[in-house]
Amino acid sequence: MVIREFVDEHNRKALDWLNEDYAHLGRQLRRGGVDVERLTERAMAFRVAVPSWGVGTGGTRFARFAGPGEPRSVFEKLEDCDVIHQMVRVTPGISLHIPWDEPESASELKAFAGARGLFFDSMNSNTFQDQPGQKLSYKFGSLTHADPAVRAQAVEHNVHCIELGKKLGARSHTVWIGDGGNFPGQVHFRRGLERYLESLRAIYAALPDAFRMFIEHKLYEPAFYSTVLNDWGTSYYCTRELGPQAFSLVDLGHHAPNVNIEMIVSRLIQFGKLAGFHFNDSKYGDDDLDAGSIKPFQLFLVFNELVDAELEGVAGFDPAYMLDQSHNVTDPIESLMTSAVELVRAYVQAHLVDRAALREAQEKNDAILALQTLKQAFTADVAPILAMARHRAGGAIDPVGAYRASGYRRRKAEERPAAAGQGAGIV
Ligand code: RM4
Ligand code: MN
Ligand code: MN
Repeated sequence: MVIREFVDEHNRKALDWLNEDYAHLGRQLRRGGVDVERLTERAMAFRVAVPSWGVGTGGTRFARFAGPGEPRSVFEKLEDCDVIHQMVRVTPGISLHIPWDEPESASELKAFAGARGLFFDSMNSNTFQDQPGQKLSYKFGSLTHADPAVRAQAVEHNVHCIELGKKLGARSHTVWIGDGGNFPGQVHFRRGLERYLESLRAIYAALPDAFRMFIEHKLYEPAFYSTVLNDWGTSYYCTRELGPQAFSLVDLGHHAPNVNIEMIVSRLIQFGKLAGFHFNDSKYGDDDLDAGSIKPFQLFLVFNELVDAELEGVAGFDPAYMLDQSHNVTDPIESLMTSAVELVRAYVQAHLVDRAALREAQEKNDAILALQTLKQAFTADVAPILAMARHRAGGAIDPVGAYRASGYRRRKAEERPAAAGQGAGIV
């Protein structure tokens, strides 16, 4: 049986209950003047890209415990992405990481994705690792390395990613570097940033007109004392310096604990420089846990800012949504499906916010009512809307249930015997 048939069979069993729950929720929402159909439309319109590197099992610097049936090539990764999209119907976009996903033939890869209704969203460069046969090492940095020859090599790799992205029909290029220092004094802060900008200008010059460039800040790791692009302010400064095609990307895990990320999002929207997101969740650092698993209220508050800007029609507001997670102990397909669903949940809940009431509460300094207005939306159980949206789009009412019933992983475990080696894993 193909995936589609498992979805249909599973949906048949769940549909009566779903119809009942959906009708009940529709009546409940109508009392507050909300049209459930409008929310279902929003849920169906939501899109988030899946990271190719997320379908393999991740690891920590201590160990990586391989999962059964892991994809061994970019084509096998796309097969897994296809399953995710068939189940949740909001993930047709794929983010590639180069050289991990370097194809022998770009046109073959593009056709393979296209045949499955998938496309390539953002390209990601990798100058935080040395590759076999690489001439110069990135041990002490890449785009900001003291040696101009290393910087040139890293620039060239990014330009290659853009060229490949053009052939694949991608829309943006994301640059994250591990550059920084592990000890005070190791890196000259101002010189490091100057070199960063110089390298980024060279990469920017290679962008085709329709391409956007996203730069991703991160406060620490792998550099444990200082990083060159450490925070959103520095990122914003750099995107301003670079030009109109450069934007600041927010990876939720790349901030210090307790930082008000939704406010950073709002600032970047206001300044016209929000690239979009790498969604994940964290408790302590760049934990790369599943979106919505640790701080669902924060996720909701981020979407509250996004939906507010969407509804207001803020000029130039066009964020790219991507997941960036490391699945160390779960089946990556289950984690990615669940995370995509959590994002749609936050998006729909943010659409439930009574914005006129919130505005009035704000104008009248009514703090309790303002909070209640947000909490009312956040605590609403919109699960029937999400399930109905998936069902109408041809996806699964219960993605994890249908996926497990399909036996996909079991089959892949037979078809894809584990590749040798069990090292630590970055992602
Ligand atoms: C980094 C960052 C990048 C990702 C790498 C693998 O922490 O989040 O986006 O490409 O990990
Ligand atoms: Mn990221
Ligand atoms: Mn990260």
